[in-house]
Amino acid sequence: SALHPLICALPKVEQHIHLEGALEPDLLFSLAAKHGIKLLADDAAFTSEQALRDRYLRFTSLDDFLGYYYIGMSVLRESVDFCELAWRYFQRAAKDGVRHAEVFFDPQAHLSRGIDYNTMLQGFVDAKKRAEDELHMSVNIIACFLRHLPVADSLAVFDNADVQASFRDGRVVGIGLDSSENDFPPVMFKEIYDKARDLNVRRTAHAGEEGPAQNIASALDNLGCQRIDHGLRLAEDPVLMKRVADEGFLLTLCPVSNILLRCVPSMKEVPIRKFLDAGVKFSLNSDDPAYFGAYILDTYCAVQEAHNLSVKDWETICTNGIQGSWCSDERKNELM
Ligand code: ES4
Ligand code: ZN
Repeated sequence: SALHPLICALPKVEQHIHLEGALEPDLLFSLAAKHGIKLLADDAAFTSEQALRDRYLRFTSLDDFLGYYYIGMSVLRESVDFCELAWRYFQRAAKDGVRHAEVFFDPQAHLSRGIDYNTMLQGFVDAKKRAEDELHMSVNIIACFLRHLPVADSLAVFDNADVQASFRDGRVVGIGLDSSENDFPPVMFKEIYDKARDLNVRRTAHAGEEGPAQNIASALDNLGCQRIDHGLRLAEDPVLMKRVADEGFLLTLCPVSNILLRCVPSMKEVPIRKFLDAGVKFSLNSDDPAYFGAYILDTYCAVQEAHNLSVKDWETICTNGIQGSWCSDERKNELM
């Protein structure tokens, strides 16, 4: 595209990236070796980096992906492992022009393996500090709850003293809700989101990814979400779409993820133009870049190839992303 240089140079924010989803096969295998972890011997995908990458091109659903995602992250054990993972992501994101990143992690996926909350969080905080000092990025950390686990488990994690301390001192600025969407509607997590609101902790949730548009309304009404992760299926409900546009909620779209996980047939069917025309605000994000083979610049370019956006469209997308970020007004002005 003739706009490629402009797209490269855009000041980007990334707001929907699971740090565990940035675990590239090379780091996965080197950490497995370091810790003497034997990855599923009965799955041929784990025989080599190339076999694993090939398998990642054939995901059949969100749950198929999540199986690999949860096995992959089992190689993360020490603080330095979490730091290395996040630092590699920040360096790559900075190269793509990301100046502000709001990054997810899944505490329960590590707590359940006996990893201490402060062990994982310290690694991420160390990498954040380094990205801020050396790459001049700003970084916010968001803790996500896993919707496929019992709600009581999420509640116990939310109430945990170490987790509460990380909200109070701002190491973690917000909460999210991820993992399998079908069978786990947002309202199940209302109690946690009510508590988060009382503590002034920011709130988002995955909704309308593989689940219906109704989950988007529920995330707004029942959970008091301040933005929506994915929101792909908002386009199926014109009335809700008008409401989201009128009230200015931001969607953190992840089009490459949606294609790889078969939530949408191809980039052409991602309702980018529909959202732009309806005044629905959205940012473009990589979700799990190591698993979907695309970081944020790859994602922007793939969107441009399919949708042939104008300079004005790109300015709208980037401005809305910046304005929808959970940073200070002062920082937003620097990013503009
Ligand atoms: C995820 Cl693509 C996606 N959807 C839901 N939960 C997730 N966790 C990591 N990636
Ligand atoms: Zn996600």
